[in-house]
Amino acid sequence: MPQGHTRFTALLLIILLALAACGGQPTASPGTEYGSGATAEPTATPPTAQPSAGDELQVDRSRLSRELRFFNWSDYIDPSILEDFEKEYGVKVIVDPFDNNEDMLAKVRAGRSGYDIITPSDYAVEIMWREGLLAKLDKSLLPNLKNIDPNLLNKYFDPGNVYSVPYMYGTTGIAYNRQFFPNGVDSWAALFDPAQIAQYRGKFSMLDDERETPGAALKYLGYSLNETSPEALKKAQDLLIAQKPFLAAYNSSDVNRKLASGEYVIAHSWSGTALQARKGLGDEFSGNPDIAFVIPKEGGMIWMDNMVILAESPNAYTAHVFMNFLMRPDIAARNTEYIGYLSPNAEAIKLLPQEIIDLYNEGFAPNDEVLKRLEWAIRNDQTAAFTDLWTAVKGE
Ligand code: SPD
Repeated sequence: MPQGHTRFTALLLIILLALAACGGQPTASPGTEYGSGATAEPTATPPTAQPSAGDELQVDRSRLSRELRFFNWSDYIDPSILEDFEKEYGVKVIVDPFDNNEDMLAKVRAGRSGYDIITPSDYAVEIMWREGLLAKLDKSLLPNLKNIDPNLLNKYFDPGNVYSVPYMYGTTGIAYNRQFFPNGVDSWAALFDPAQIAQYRGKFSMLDDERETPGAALKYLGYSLNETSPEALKKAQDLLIAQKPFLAAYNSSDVNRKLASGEYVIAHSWSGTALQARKGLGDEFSGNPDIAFVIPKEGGMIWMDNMVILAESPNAYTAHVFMNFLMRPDIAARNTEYIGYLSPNAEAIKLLPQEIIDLYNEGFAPNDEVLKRLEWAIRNDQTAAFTDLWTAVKGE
C-alpha cells in the first residue's frame, strides 16, 4: 500500500475511533453537551441499519419508474454516475440543485415538490422526520448499506437510520489562496477582523446559510456554534452586520469556481468545495494549485449529508434502487473522487486514487487534532433563533 494511503488509513482510523469513543458522536456530543432535549438521543447500541444478508439486490424492473427526481446540493454528484444508472436500469435521474437546508425545507414543506430523493444535512434530517416529511427506509432494498462505516450510522439525528443513510460528510472552515496569504490562515479573524478584511474588500464570501454563517461568527467569539443565548446571538449578529460592507457576497453556489479563478482570495467554505477549487471539477472548470483549506484554531463545523426519500414520493422503490446503486463501492469512490468530499463508504475509501488521499492528508480532511475542534449542528427548540438572526442580518 502506498505511504499516503497508509497515512490516510491511519488518519481515518483515528477519526473513527474518536467518533466511536463518543458513542458514534463527534467530540462535542450534541445530545448531551448542548441538550438537544428530544427523543432523538444518541444510543450506544450498535446500528440496526445493516440488512440481514449481504447479497446483491435483485431488482424487479417492472416496479421501476421511468424517472427519479433528485434534489441535491450543487456540484454534489458526478454526472457520469447518473448516465450509468440510466444505462443499467433505464431510469432517468433529474437533478435540481439547492444551496442550503432551509431553502430545501421550504420547498418540501410547501408540498408536491415532485422530488423523490433529497440529501439534507444531519440536523435537517431530524427536522424532516419530526415533521413527517420522510418515508421509512426498507433496508431489505439496501444491501449495500453494509459498505457504510458503522461509526457513521446511528447518529444523533436519526437513531437506527430509520429514515436516512449517509451520502457524504465534510467540514466547514476557510479556503484561501496561498499567493495572497503566504503565511497561511489560522483564525476566523481572517474573515471578521475589520483591519484584515479591509485589505481584500469585495474579494471574499461567506456561506449563504443560517446555521453555518452565524456558527462561524459564534466560533470566532468563543462560543459553541449551537449557542442560542440572546447575548451571544446579539454579538454574532452585530459581527455579521459589521462584516457585510466588506463582503463580495453570501455565496454557497459557486465559491469553488470563484476561488479557482482568483475572483475570491479567501472564503468561508465546505471542505469539498475547497478541494474542488484546488483540483477542478471534471470538465466544468480547472483547479488552482494555490488553494488551501484550514479549520481555524477557534473551531469549525463537521456535518454529514444523507440520502432520504420523501414520504410523498410515488417512486420509493426506484429511489431505494438508486440509493443502493450510490452505495456500491466503485460508484461511491468515483463520486467522492469527482466531488472531493469524504465518503462514509468504507469500501469506497480503499479505491480512492493517491491524488485524493494526498489532498486529504494536506488538510482537506480533518486529522485527529482538528477533529477535536469540530462541532455538529443540532436541532432543538431554541435553534429557530438562528432563522431570526439570519433574517435580521440579510435584511440589513
Ligand atoms: N456543494 C455541496 C455542499 C454540501 C454541503 N452540505 C453540508 C452543509 C452543512 N451545513
